[in-house]
Amino acid sequence: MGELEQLAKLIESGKAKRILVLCGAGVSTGAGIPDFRSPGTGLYDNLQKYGLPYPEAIFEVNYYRKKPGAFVSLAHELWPGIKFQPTLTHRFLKLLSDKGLLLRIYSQNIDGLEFLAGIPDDKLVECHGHFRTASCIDCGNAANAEEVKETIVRDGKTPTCNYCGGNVKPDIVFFGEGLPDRFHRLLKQDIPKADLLLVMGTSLQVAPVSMIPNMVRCNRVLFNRDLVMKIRKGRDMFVPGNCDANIQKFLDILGWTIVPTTTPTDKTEEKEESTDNGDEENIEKLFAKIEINAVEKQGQKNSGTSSSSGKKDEGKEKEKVARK
Ligand code: CNA
Repeated sequence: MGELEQLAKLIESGKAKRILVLCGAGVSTGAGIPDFRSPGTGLYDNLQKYGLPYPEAIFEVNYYRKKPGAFVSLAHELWPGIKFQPTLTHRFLKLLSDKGLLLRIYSQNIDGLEFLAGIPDDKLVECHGHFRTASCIDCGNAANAEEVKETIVRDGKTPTCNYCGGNVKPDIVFFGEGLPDRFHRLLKQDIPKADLLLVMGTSLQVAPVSMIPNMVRCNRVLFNRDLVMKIRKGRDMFVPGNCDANIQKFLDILGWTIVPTTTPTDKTEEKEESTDNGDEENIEKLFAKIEINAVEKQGQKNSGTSSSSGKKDEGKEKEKVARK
């Protein structure tokens, strides 16, 4: 019996009915959003050539204070509900929830696609934050989320604080910032309850989320292109390759079907996006925009930063420890 058949048996027999899911950027690459680390296509292989001192700088508060343009361009491109839609894997997770089999999803993604897929709030922990709220990086005051969205999505500008004038950012967890309290609180409850862990589309490089597979006592199944965790014989399974393709096979084995749903989108945004040639814009243009911003800002401040592999590695090290 293959891995997917064994997994289906666990579910059909009722042995797996409180399923915990840990997912990352790999569940969204099918939507057209690059992950961080896939060689060639990942953001890390592409952002570094656009004037950032090292790729992770785009998610650093101090860098955002000085040079917000790169993150603003990324946020403009990624803003949930405008261009990218949930993948089959997201819709499968929604189906797990509908069937009462989902204990919780811990997503490292900031693209909001789980939310857009209709996964209920109480079943979802967006470990690294989301775009639905925003606050000032200096005084911490909450900003009006709609205004922030307009400033970034419509105007392509950096939102600033009405109280202190500091830069405002959507509540995405940057390196060095703490994860939401809810993450720690719910994880404590969920770890002893979980009877199956699905690890999907993550390189397990970012702590503390990367520690979840070692916390659980239940069976674990890895849906990923790469073998990123130790597979314990007789207890874990590895389903290698594209997660959407494997989820489709899994759905066929289970005899489950996914009814296409209309994704909630803001019609005003769609209109604005289309007048801005948004449909034509591809990820290459995102990088080009980042380049323009980075070059403009660099020209203004002439910071003299350059990309070097040493700095890149230093940044990666930072990432492993930064999100706590
Ligand atoms: P990562 O480090 O880029 O790893 C992604 C993993 O998924 C790799 O092991 C890939 O081989 C694998 N992968 C890529 N595509 C597929 C696919 N179609 N099917 C199966 N496996 C695939 O990303 P992580 O999520 O592990 O790193 C955590 C970071 C990434 C978080 O801080 C996120 O905020 C950040 N991130 C988020 C997004 C997003 O929101 N969509 C995009 C890029 C980065």
